[in-house]
Amino acid sequence: MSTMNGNIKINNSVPPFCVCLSVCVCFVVNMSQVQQAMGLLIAAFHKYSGKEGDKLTLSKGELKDLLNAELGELLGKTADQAKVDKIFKDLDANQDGSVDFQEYVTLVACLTMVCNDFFTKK
Ligand SMILES: [Ca+2]
Repeated sequence: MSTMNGNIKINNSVPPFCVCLSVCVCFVVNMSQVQQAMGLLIAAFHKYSGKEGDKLTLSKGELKDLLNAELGELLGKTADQAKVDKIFKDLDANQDGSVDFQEYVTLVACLTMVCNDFFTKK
């Protein structure tokens, strides 16, 4: 939406990110719990990856925001830049300076395995 000569003009083009989120929300409403979890993982990634730079990858700042907001209870909230640098380096498997969806899913899968081990430990 923009203002030109005092008149409000609505931009009808919908950013691809919004389409993706709409698909994810629709996905979540109509699907099984596992499929809902998949949709939520996708939506959570894009909530942060779309903030700056490449919309399809996480920068170090975006990763830090995601870790603190979404995984802070598991990993502990951190303002420690050295800790963020270490996690980022470990996740960036292809060393291209960003964390893509596959690298993010690897983190989530590993954390899920740790949680499963915790809950099934005898
Ligand atoms: Ca990468």
